[in-house]
Amino acid sequence: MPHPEVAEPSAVTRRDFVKICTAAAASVGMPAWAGEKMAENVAKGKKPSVIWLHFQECTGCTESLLRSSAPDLGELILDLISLDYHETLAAAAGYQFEAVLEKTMKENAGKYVLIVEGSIPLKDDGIYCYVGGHKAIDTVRRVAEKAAAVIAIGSCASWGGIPSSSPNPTGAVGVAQALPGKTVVTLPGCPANPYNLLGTVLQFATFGTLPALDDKGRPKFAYARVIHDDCPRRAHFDNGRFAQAFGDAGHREGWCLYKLGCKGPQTHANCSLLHFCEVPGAWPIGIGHPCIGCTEQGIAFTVPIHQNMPIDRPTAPMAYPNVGGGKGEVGAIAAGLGGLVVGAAAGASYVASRKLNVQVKRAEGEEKKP
Ligand code: FSX
Ligand code: SF4
Ligand code: F3S
Repeated sequence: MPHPEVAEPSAVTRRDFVKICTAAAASVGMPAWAGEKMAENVAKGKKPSVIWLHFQECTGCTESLLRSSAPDLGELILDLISLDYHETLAAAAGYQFEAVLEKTMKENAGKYVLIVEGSIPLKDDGIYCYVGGHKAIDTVRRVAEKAAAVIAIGSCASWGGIPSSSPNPTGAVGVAQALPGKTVVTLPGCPANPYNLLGTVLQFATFGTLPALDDKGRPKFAYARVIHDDCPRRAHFDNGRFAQAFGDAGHREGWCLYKLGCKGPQTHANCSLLHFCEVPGAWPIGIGHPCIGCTEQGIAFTVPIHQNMPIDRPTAPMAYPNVGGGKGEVGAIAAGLGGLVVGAAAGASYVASRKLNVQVKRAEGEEKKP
């Protein structure tokens, strides 16, 4: 995305921009000084070229990135990268736009980042998804070949997502399965939490490296813990206070949603700490719906939404939220949201960033007291 000589968001000063970068870095577990370095790189125009491909999906991942509020997370990401090819956002179309893909690949061979949104059908020789006259599988292989990094955004691109639901008529798979032997960063979630793209892109744009990944290609800074570990309703779970039906007294009080089918105990993700659209409470449990396990293969779109799952790995919560303060503290949007408020510059609270730092250290086996 072209940007004026002063490569900072137009509405903010350089100082503000450094502050935003620093908060954003902290929110995804990077050291605070990384913010300064990021801002420097952006000012020098050192922005990685990004090619963003769409296949079988709903475009919700792009939408959730663009639907962030001020200060604009989407804008921050777009300031850190040069988004040279994105089929949803492009003004151009047809042959003219296809030429942009070729030009970007040629000029940035070996250096560009490929972001894939959507699954890739393999059944019947991949005939179920064509873009610009080319099969998805051919395009993803061709573009990935000269990419410096490949990122699969959303559950569809990570492991097949909705298109791969039984009976998976098109043989939909995730990017890693389509590109055996290639390192693929997976950011599951339906849609993916934009912060997890931000964290991955920040690290790549600043240091040229990828974050530490788990055995499913998920960045540990985001997917090391399950929702239940840091859920603001956790104290209700621990004390046996459960909503039994939507709209009952317990549900209105913001009690635990386990008996309504919550998959938070089995679901690895960080949306309990970093909510969507930079709006405190904007995440499933925050608005009173059980987690459906949208990041987890074998749970989302497989186990019925309201079916209970056994809890096999009980862990202590990171911190007990303040749920004893009386009914008046329960917010209108997020009944039972507890103490954690995510917001502020770049949408990340200090509390959330500290928790995520601990989360990363835990994941790396060097746990320290917060
Ligand atoms: Fe999939 Fe993202 Fe769900 Fe949709 O594209 S992860 S269907 S929110 O948009 O890929
Ligand atoms: Fe755990 Fe879900 Fe209850 Fe939160 S609402 S405490 S994630 S079971
Ligand atoms: Fe998805 Fe569950 Fe978070 S449904 S958005 S992982 S609360």
